[in-house]
Amino acid sequence: AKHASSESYEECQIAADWLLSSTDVRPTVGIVCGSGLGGLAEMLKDPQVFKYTEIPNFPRSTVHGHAGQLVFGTLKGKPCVCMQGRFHLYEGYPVQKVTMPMRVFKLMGIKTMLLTNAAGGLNHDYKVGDVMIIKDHINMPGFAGTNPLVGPNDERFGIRFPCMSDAYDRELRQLAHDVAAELGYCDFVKEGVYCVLGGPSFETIAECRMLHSLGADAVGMSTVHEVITARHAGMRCFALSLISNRSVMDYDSQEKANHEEVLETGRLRAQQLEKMISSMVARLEPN
Ligand code: 6GU
Repeated sequence: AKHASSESYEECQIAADWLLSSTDVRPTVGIVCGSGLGGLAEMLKDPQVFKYTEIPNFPRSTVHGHAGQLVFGTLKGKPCVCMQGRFHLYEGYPVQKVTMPMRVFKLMGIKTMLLTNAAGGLNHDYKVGDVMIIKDHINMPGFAGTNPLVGPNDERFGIRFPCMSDAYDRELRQLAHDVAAELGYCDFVKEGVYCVLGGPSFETIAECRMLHSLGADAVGMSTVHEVITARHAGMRCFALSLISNRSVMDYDSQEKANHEEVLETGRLRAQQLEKMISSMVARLEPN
């Protein structure tokens, strides 16, 4: 059942066709809202909303702080579709289900994916509220075989062995830096490496130290699987992490990672993060 179910080409096509026949928006930009960052979706003009539960073959979101709907509309005049709430490994979905919406986006005509998440800061220079432009990732579950492309490859989506050294589009990262400079955000906008773990438990102190020594600047539970699937299908990707808490790195610390802090930091920085994304969308070439 793992390989030929709701994430097959045909099942994704059914979802895409249903959506395209239910809305007159023809989006070329896809946006994924991270924990506490669902406000991004509320920036869309003339929104047309579809709950995941009503979309054929779509998985359902269960986590608190995620709305669980697709929002179609325009952002700075550009047609967009926004995932308000995403799917996570820790909810128990097979990784192919987690990333199925990327394939639906591809079949709807999306060219560019902008993804956001909340993450723990491992880099000692990072502060709570910093925004990290993701320049690369470490797919830790992938080392153990949890990669969304495992299984027979459907060439209609992409090739068997896709390159990941260009996963986070250089031009989009430059655009993000330009936009951050213009908005006066340089003080809190960083660029670094995001490491994904399966969750849902947060990292131990030893795990944080290990990840940091391996070159990770931030750690979270999402985005990487979606990016792998999107890149496989040839979509350009850009991703931002909101540093919602600093990972606990020493045994004297009394700090504890918790989901409330993640959501709270989202509220703190949400508007600036939204401004960055909308300013980027305004300048995207229609390709
Ligand atoms: Cl500290 N760890 C993980 N794995 N995910 C997070 C996080 C930490 N903070 C927000 N998301």
